[in-house]
Amino acid sequence: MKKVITFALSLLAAVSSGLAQPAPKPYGMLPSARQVRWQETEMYCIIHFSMATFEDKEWGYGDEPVSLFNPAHFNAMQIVGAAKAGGFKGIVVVAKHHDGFCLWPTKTTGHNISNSPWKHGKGDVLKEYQLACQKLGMKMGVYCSPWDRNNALYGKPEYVTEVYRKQLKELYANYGTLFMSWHDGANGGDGYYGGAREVRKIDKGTYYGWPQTWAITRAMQPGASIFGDVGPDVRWVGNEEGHAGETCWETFTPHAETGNVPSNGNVKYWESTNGMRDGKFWMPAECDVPLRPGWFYHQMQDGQTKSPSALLDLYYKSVGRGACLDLGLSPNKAGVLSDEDVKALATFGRLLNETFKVNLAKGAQLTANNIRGKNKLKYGPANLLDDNRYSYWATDDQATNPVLTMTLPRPTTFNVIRLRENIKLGQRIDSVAVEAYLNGNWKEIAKATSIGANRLIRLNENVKASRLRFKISAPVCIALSDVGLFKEPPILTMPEVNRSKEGMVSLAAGPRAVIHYTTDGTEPTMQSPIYSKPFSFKTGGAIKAKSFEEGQGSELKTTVFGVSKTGWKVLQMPEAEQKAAEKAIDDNGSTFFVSAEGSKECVVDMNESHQIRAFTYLPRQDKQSVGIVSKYRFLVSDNGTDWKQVAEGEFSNIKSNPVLQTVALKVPVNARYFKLAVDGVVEGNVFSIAEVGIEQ
Ligand code: FUL
Repeated sequence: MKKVITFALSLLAAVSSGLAQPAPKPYGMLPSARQVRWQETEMYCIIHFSMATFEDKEWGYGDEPVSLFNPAHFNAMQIVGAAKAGGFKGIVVVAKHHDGFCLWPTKTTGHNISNSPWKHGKGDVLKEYQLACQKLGMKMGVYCSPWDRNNALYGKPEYVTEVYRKQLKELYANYGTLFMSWHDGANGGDGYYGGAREVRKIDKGTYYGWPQTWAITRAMQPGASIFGDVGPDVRWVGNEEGHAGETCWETFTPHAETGNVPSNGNVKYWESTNGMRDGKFWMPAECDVPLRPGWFYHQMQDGQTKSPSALLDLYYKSVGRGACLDLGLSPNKAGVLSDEDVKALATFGRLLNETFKVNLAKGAQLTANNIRGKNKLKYGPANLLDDNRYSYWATDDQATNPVLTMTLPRPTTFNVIRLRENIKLGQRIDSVAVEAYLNGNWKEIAKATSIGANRLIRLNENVKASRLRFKISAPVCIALSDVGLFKEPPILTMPEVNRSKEGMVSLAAGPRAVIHYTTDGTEPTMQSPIYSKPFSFKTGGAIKAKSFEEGQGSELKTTVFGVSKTGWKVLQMPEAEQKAAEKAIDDNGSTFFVSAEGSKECVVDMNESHQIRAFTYLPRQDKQSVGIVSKYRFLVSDNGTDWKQVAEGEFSNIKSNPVLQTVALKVPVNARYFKLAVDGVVEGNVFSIAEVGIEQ
């Protein structure tokens, strides 16, 4: 009974002192309700599928015939479904790109889908996305390019009032509740412009009258966050590589690159990557990056879809730095995402889910050296482990460097730490240091600056501990809302193996992976040498490597190198081609040399005499066939003048399967020079070489 009374009294004391203790005063700029919702979205996909898809371009000129748009199998459910499987919560539809073609039946221009043959002019891509989003519980936003290379009025005030704003109004009126209105910063330049085919420049600061345009967005779609170089709700992060700065503040003050008026396309965008502590506006960053090299689909980029582990890396560098990730998807000409894209998204989604489904800190005891007004219920650290993103641990006004101690019920292994502030009270924390109690000592295991809406710290090694300490530093009292520990599963990607022209080999894999390798042809085990730094491998041979994590090994990666090409030269004629020809011997299989028309041979000076047992030819790896050698002769020389033919033949099936070709000589020879004479190519009147080399 006594205990009950004491408890009741202390509860009463806590509650009353809490009442006496008001919530922390908001600090600096604050997010609007719509920005808070945008922040919670974390990941969405921007979808580029329009005229440029059919033209195999990144930017259409604006003169494309509407008849080009006719996908045989457009399937919004497949596209939105793949995004959802990847863990994305919404899509932004590119409704009009710079070519001016409108994917919905607009009244503002004839350059729209109703004049295309697709669905006999009755189709509406936007509607199909809207329905798919509704069915799949995804949010939808729109991108309508202000720059319009088709429209005759572009550059005149009427374009803004009679075309662009009306297009936005149609999009805002007819496709349900939108979560974003995305305004691109590419503005003005050459284009078709109704047949004028000229360059049109506009004053980026004033032409579009953004404040009036945004007023339309606010009136018709009050929940939509507006994206642009100048926000006003969300800023471009300043690169299209998908990452925010290691320090990335939610607040920002856009500065004009030229003149005085910062506007879309006229901002010192590089300042955006880190944002600004105490910026004048709450304007968090969006990190946009395409899943493939380009924003639109190009067949020649098949095979270059980002891997799930690359996407995971981007996730930590965007969402994990308080920004949102906007991943570009590019349906192909048929109107669907290709299989490799769908698979990459699904695997990425699975990795995310496996990592974040259990917060290993749940069940821990949290103690703080300061609790605001001693009110544990309202401001105590237990709030860090509930599922409410806005309940928080706060300190007294003067307690700006508090320490939180976490005691886990048992030693726990983790490799990701998550921290979040209650951003409704502003971004308050400057930095945090995390310590773990290991072997009887406190050891710093991580540090971070800007926390904001979300900070993920990915550790380079697994940590097993049962006690942690978080030392926080802020200019004011804090309002931390979330702490989490997670265990990312082993990311068993095969190591990447590269050799520089100087003959140094480097291996790379996931952040916690240990790479074991061999050079004697045997399969590496956990007993094989561990890779620690680049090593010289000039003579060539096979490198076999595997990455290991937690006792599990990746698939085997075998890379065969010929003799190192250090000091080699291509004696290509004409001389103007010499530099381009270097690509044939740069030990980089993804670059390639294309000869001049009619050229028939490639001569290489190896700088010294080598024994040659075989020669190798790697065809271009960009899925194109022009210049791929199908018939060859191989000649050697000691002086570069007198030649001896030592092999002749054809590379059968090289068109369908353009892999490394190795041709063993009947008898090994010694020579300083060799010549690949081209007697036939798969296509065209040139020859192309990604790499040519020898084996000893
Ligand atoms: C850029 C545009 O110019 C690209 O074509 C693409 O739409 C990208 C998302 O924004 O600024």
